[in-house]
This record gives sequence, C-alpha cells and structure tokens, in this order.
Amino acid sequence: MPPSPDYLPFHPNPSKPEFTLPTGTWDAHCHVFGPEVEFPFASERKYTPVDAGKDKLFELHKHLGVERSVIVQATCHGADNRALVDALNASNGRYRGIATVRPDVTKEQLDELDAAGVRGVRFNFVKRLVDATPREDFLQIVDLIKPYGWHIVVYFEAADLEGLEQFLIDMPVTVVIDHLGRPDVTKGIDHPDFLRFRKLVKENEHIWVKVTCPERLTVAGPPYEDVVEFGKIIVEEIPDRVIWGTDWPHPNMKSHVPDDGKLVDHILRVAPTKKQQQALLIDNPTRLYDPEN
Ligand code: 0GY
Repeated sequence: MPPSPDYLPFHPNPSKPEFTLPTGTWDAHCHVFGPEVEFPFASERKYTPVDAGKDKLFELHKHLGVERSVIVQATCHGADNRALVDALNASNGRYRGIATVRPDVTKEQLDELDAAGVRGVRFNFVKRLVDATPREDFLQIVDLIKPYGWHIVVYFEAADLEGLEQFLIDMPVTVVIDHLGRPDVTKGIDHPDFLRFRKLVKENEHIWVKVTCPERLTVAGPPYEDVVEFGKIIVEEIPDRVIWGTDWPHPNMKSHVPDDGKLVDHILRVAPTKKQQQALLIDNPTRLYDPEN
C-alpha cells in the first residue's frame, strides 16, 4: 500500500546539531516503521507511513550523537511488536522498547518482550489514531505487566485530560505522558487547561512527562518559539521526571518536515542549564530504562 498522500516523509538530510549532546544521551521517543515487506503494517491502522526501518534510525542516532534510545510501538503496527523487537535485538542492548499488547497477551510473549528490552506498554487515547479501548482492558494489562516492573506510556489530547486524570492518578505503576500532554500552545502556560496538567504532574510522583514534539505542538512553525515556554516550565517544575526524544520519523506530520538537528538544538531552550540537560537526557531516562547502570 502506498504512503497516505497527506503524510510527509522524514527529513532526508537532517542538519548537524549545534548542541553537542552529552555522552550517554537517550532519545526516549522514536519509532520504527516496517520495512513493510518484512514487517507488514496492521490491518486496523489509521494511517500508512513511509518505511522507516531500524537501519535508518541507527544512522540518524549516529548523526545526532544519540547513544541510547527507547523505541515506542506506533499504532500503524498495532499489537504486532515484531519490528520493534527486531530493532531492539539489533541494538546490542543499547535500546529499550515500549510495546502495545492486548489483554490476551501470554506470559511467553511478555517474557520475550522483556528479554528484548521492552520496559513498558503504550495506552493510546488519541481518537484519530486508534479505536477506543475499554478501561477494563487497560487495567487487565496493567495487572499483567506489573510483575515485570514495567511502566505505561500514555498518549492523549489535552481536551481528554479531565476525563483521564483520576485513571492516571490511580495507576499502580509509573505513568509517562507523551508530548507534554499535547497542550494548545496558543493558550499559554497559565491557561486553566495547562495549569491542570502542571498540577497533576507536580503532585503525583509516579507521573513523568516527555518533553517532546515541538514540531507537532507548534502553530507558528519552526523554530517552534511558541512551544518553548511549555517545555521549559515542565523541566523547571519536575526536573527529575522529564525525558526527551526526537519522535523520528514524525508520523502524520502535515505542516512541514522537521529537521532532527534543529530538534536537538531545541533542547537548549527548554533545558538551558547543564544540570537540567544531565537530568533530562541521561539521568532520568537511565533511571527509568536501565536502572542497574
Ligand atoms: C507519535 C505521534 C503520533 C503517532 C503515533 O502511534 C502512533 O501512531 O504515536 C501522532 O500522530 O501524533 O508519538 O509518534
């Protein structure tokens, strides 16, 4: 199947970042797509991306100076985690994964995912990406993954936070929220919606935030000036529970093709101090994804 016509491919030639990433930096949110001939996309998918396999990802990380990474299962692969596991197995133990599973997942499958480096599962609430999953299914999955010490990654739109808040507060495992909770950046950091989000993450020690996707949240476009204050305030308010990632290969981008080098440089604006960078890029993701080191 050809790529969706309204979907832009990833940047063919990203710039070299001006910011030299510190040794041991984690890209804690990226994906692998296919290649489709080897790892077909799921029949229930809502979009068909361009192929973006593990070799391309490894190449990008080398170019950017990223050493470690967390590959997140994207909805176009459904609960078929084979492309993810294949990439993890090829990473020589440097990469971790976030899988998608259904409540009927077996212990053998979970064992295999864990051995490959999976450390969590993703619950997706974004209506354009997935059909709704009953809350009971999510709770069953939490029971299954808890013995492995895994966490959950949640993806939702800002408007859905109110209905989800108690569910997230009650989670008996660590919760990592994707893309700053997807705020409406035209409203400002002191708008009641983002204040609700800030309060939630400040008051709940088991909730972490990905300071990711300025390219997705922006209305103004590059260099994402309108997103800076959102990332910066979260880094300031919960410095020990934030992680960063590229979101390569940027599925469903329609406005522009993000330059991954520039996305690295964006870090300097949301985490301007060395201490903040050390926490965001190294110490926090290491604690979550490789606590023995
Ligand atoms: C992201 C964001 C998107 C897609 C997915 O799983 C996915 O398909 O997460 C999106 O379209 O906003 O994190 O890659």
